[in-house]
Amino acid sequence: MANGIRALALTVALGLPGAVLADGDTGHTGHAGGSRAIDHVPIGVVGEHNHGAGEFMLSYRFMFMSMKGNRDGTERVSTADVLTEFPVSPTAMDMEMHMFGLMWAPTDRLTLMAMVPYLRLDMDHRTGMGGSFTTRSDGFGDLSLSGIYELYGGEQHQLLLNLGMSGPTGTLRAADNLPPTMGERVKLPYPMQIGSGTPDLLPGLTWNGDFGRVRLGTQVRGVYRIGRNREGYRLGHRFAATGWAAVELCRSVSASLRFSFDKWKDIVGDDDDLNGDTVPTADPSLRAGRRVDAALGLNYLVGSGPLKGHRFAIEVARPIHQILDGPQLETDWLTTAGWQLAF
Ligand SMILES: [Cu+2]
Repeated sequence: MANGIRALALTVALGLPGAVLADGDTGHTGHAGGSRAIDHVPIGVVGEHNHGAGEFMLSYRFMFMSMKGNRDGTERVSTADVLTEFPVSPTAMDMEMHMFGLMWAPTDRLTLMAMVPYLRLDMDHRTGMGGSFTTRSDGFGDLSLSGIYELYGGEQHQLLLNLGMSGPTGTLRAADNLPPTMGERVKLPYPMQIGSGTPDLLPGLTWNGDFGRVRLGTQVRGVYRIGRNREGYRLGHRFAATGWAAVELCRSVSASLRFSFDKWKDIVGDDDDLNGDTVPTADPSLRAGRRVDAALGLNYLVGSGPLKGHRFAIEVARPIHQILDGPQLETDWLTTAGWQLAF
């Protein structure tokens, strides 16, 4: 142990970058990882850290998004109002996402990341005739591969460039039995589909600031979709910016407050199998929106025992502002819970 401390002290004194830490510390390089809970940013943020050469990380995130009621612009719209324009109105949607991730660093400056989501979607509807029904879809979504490159890594500040691409592995033909069509299996509208169907570019930039027991960070990222998918449309591009502040409560627990801004555009083109006159979710020009969320997070990094080094985290977000090109379902809650292990 004393040797370990001496080696660590020597490492620090010499300022060797990415040197192996003593006593099984599964640290990241830079400021984004290590043996304290505060070294990890809120679990809802992805691709915000890199690793030391040769290090791996496995992660699992469970995300749950609850949507209830429609909105047009900033105003709420009742189901009855939607039903004056469309024969069917969505009333609620639950989105469950299981996200599996693998990271590996070939060098101290470059970390590679692969992620694949498994999605489960549920949407409730009401019809103008007074009926109601639910549609469901599930499956593996689009696989993404990214590189996280450290542009700058100093004592206090770190700047990372994210560049990724996601492939069209998720289905665009999710279907379910619909009561309004006499129980026939029908292709589901755009928000119930699992994949984008296009190659999507995923650029981003992350800043991490280390102020001892307080950490700050920001990330901007985009989803830029290329071409059209096989069904004849492409989903709208997306832009997201987020900023967070985290404080160390003790070595193994940290808490965070985060704000995020999301903006997404309408669908370009359309799927011939969908009829935008029947339900707003099938209208490609009623998909755009903007949203600001506030999120509270908690990190727990196990400091000893058989689970030493495992990180468990949760973040709960609630929109504080949203403008939707509607009628469109509004978001009410977002929860992300996750587990990570670096080795
Ligand atoms: Cu990692």
